[in-house]
Amino acid sequence: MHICTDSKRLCVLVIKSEIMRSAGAYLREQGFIEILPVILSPVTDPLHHETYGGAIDYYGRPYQLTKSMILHKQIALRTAPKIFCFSPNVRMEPEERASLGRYLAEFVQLDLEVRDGTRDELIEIGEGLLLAILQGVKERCPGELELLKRDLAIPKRPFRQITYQEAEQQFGEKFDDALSKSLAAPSWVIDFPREVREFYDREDTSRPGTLIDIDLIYPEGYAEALSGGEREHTLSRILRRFEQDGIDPQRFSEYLKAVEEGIPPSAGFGIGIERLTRYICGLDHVKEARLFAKVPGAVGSI
Ligand code: ASN
Repeated sequence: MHICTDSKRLCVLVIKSEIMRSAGAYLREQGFIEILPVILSPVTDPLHHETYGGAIDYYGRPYQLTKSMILHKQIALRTAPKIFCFSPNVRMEPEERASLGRYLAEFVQLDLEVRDGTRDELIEIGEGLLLAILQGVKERCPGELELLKRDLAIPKRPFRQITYQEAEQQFGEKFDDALSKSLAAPSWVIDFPREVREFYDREDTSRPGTLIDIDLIYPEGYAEALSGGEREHTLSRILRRFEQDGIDPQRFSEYLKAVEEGIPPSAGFGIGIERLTRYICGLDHVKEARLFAKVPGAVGSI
């Protein structure tokens, strides 16, 4: 029998476990309830960037492996007003992304959604959540942080906010990395243009073409932490976005049926657990942040 004597790997696992504990505790205190993840469904997040396949034969019908739980989160809010979930996502990213250090083909995001929520509320929740996690890790895992030689700073609230347009002007088109390297503390990017995001992020009717959404960017080059926003929830607006994005509504018929029956207005976000672990532990590659990591293109990993 082989026993793991890799103390660095164990430290990372202990910290990740504390991240999940403190996140769950914080969200429960805020009135959220935890729901179980959906892994298989006829519909999943279409995403804005390219990923391969991910369908399985389900009694003769192609069912998708979850890319994100966004569509189910919206529908779940009919039952409960504030939900969260540790949601396994499968996204077969192009192989070239492997070397970027922040992509895994299978990862977990802490996904949450709030009925009648606003972007300002999301920003409050996101900042509170991150601080609760950082404080939890500092208090409960000091020995692990020391072994990893990670000196964790607790950022001050409110975090800085920058618009997508400002970020693009300062750092160029794909600005995540350059922006992140310039930061000493996490910062929000707000107001993404419609063309760069998915159909479910709500367009600001007073500023057509601009979404009421957010990303949180980690400092020190660790790049994107979370993304989310206020949501489209009416059939006519969703169908309009499908048309603008060239999405065939037939692919989403089960989701559209639920929208037609009525889903509540909401706001939410998802934060990647492995990326958060990478940032907190100061790891070079996100593959070090979990066991059984699947780096894009690395076939044969179990
Ligand atoms: N979880 C994200 C959200 O709530 C969506 C995603 O991961 N693509 O907006």
